[in-house]
Amino acid sequence: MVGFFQCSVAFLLFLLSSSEDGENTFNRAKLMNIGYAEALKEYDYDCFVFSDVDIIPMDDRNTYKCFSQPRHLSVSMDKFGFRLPYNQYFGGVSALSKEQFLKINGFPNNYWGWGGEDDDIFKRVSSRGMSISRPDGEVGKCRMIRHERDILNDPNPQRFDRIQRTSMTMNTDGVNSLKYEVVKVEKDALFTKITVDVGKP
Ligand code: NGS
Repeated sequence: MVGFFQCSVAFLLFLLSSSEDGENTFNRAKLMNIGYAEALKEYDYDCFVFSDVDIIPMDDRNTYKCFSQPRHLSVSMDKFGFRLPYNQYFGGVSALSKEQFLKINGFPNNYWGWGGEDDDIFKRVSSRGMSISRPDGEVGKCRMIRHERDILNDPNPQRFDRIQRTSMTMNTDGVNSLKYEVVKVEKDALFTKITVDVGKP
């Protein structure tokens, strides 16, 4: 499993599915927690932008920064006909300040495979009394790069049960219980590529 990040004022995380050297089940939310933890080893960032690697913003007014509430940036994606697939959708690209991220104990570590982790994050945010900030549908337009289905990322059959229990599990499952191993760190001029072992379900 591989994560990229790139720094500017805010911190950008690009997630990749398992590469040829990855042999574990994909875990998107845990990988984002790892990006947060690794970024803080470099600098005391106070804003984090979490982006799937395949999403490209189409409008440069869609500012990749933090707001007074957690921000959902990919609000009108081509694959959903340039609209939200459902009101609570929080997948794709989001931005949270360090304070907002810590208020929800980061993201869940135990969503292995496809689906549900973004809904869990939405529930974390609302259960802590925060709301989602969004650009309008025109500014929030994004394209998704077409690609083959990710390997080792089958739908997670446990996702519906887990989402039901978010408010009970979020205090103990999150950035405060994060465990992983760094395999390789490659520093480029414009980004750092970190390969990590996320463990197994
Ligand atoms: C929902 C998933 C989300 C996912 C969204 C869009 O059904 O994790 O579809 O998926 N929730 C559950 O499965 C509980 S997408 O069309 O991008 O593949 O983000």
